[in-house]
Amino acid sequence: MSRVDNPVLPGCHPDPSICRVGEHFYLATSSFHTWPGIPLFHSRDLAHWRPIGHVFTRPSQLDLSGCPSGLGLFAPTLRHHGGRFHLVTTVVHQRRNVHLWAERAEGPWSDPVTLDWPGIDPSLCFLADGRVLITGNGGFHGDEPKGIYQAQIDLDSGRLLSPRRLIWAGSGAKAPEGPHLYAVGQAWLLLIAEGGTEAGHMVTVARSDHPFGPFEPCPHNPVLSHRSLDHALQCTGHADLVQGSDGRWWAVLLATRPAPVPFAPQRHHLGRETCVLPLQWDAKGWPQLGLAGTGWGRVPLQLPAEALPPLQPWPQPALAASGMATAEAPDRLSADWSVLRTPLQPLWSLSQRPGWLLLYGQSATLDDEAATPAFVGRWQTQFDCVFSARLQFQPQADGEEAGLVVYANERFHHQILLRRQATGCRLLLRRRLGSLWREDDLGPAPEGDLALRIVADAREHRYLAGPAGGPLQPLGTTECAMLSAEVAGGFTGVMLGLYASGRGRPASVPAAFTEVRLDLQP
Ligand code: 6LW
Repeated sequence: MSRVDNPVLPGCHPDPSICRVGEHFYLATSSFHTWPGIPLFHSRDLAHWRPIGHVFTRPSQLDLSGCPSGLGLFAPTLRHHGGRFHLVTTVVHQRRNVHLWAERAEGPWSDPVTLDWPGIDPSLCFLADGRVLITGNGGFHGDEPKGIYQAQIDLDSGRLLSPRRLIWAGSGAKAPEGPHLYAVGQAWLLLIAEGGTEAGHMVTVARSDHPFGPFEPCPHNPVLSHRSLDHALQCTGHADLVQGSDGRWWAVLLATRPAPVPFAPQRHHLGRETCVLPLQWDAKGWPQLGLAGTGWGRVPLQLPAEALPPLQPWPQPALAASGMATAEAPDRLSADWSVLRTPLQPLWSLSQRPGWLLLYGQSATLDDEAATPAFVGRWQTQFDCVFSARLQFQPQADGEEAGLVVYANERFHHQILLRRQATGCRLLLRRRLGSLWREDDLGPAPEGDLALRIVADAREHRYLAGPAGGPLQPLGTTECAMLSAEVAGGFTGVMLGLYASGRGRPASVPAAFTEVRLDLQP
């Protein structure tokens, strides 16, 4: 009997929102300060998800320049109605909520309309009579009582058509947020997250005969939480529900996987990841999330295949020689890759030198707050993996550098670098942990192309380098825990990436990378 492992979308994919069109499921997650913004995924079985693009792809839609790390785009809600995909989300550092639409999930998506709606975590519910309700969190900015608010809204103008009302303050835990409203038979279910997105996270529900309330809380809230459990999945919460064409219901939600390091405090560096689980309704119409017989309100680490729609894995697209694009579109970064904030000038090219990604070192470095250095990265999705690349880089000016990076934010990151110095081109291992940093000079860089490799397990990242095609020398190790959200702060996980910089001025030559690979250990 085949089984499906949670998380189904590993790595930093928090606050999942899901909708169904026919037999196809679509899902969106938060993307914070990374660009493009709000990634979209497509599945036919809720287990296998393929990236299909992003909602924000044009600076004319949104400019995240200067956005502090961990802010930016929070908690989208994705719905399909009237032949269109609709998405609302929060641009949290600009304190505004926006709505966008598209004929196809793959896009192109519209320009955003700013909504006359404060707070975070907006959600939409389309009523049969054509009215649209917006629901969201209030009090995030301390400007009103905390709780879940609702109003009728005109999406074209963004204006409210009814007063904003507090419809439920939650079950009493902190941070009522992430609301969604669903029609379930003749009733209306209001589902929210409470407890904060850390270990106290939970899913709670309330119900009404009308979409406007009044809402009666479930007598046995939370309907899901892993708080105080000894479970490999923690921080479970921020759910969204979807009903299949066969009438069955499922939930997607976020969870973290603390690194399984014995006798160490729970710390996670893979971010908040998307999990899936079935749900059913009890005799009184309240949701029971999880697998029957294993205890309701628990996210299973593994699901039997029959708990989901028939499994339909996606074929893995062939990669271009660079490893950064598909063979079908070798000039375009594949959807797995992101940069930091909206680049207002080209940072890279996959077309200038076929088979290579040219990275144009900026004056900014990875240490510069809220900057957009020449960095292209992807979320680390498993504890055990190998990130590697071939680098061709002949810097002409002292200080110019390029290499591979393990990145949490501008204050917590590590790199293996080739840097030009007065004594020639050197191999460096550079560590940055808050106010502490250290550079180990590991000797002259080998002549010719350089092979760089980062080997990760639950405890460490190990760094190796050597002449391309030749033996690799170990350069050192760093601790994953020091890049965990509990230490580095922020909402996101660790990215593995390529980096180049002129360190105070644009680099004289691009850094050329090829054979970029992220191999996940079985
Ligand atoms: C999101 C809030 C949350 O807006 O974290 O997990 C915030 N819950 O609902 C950002 O991910």
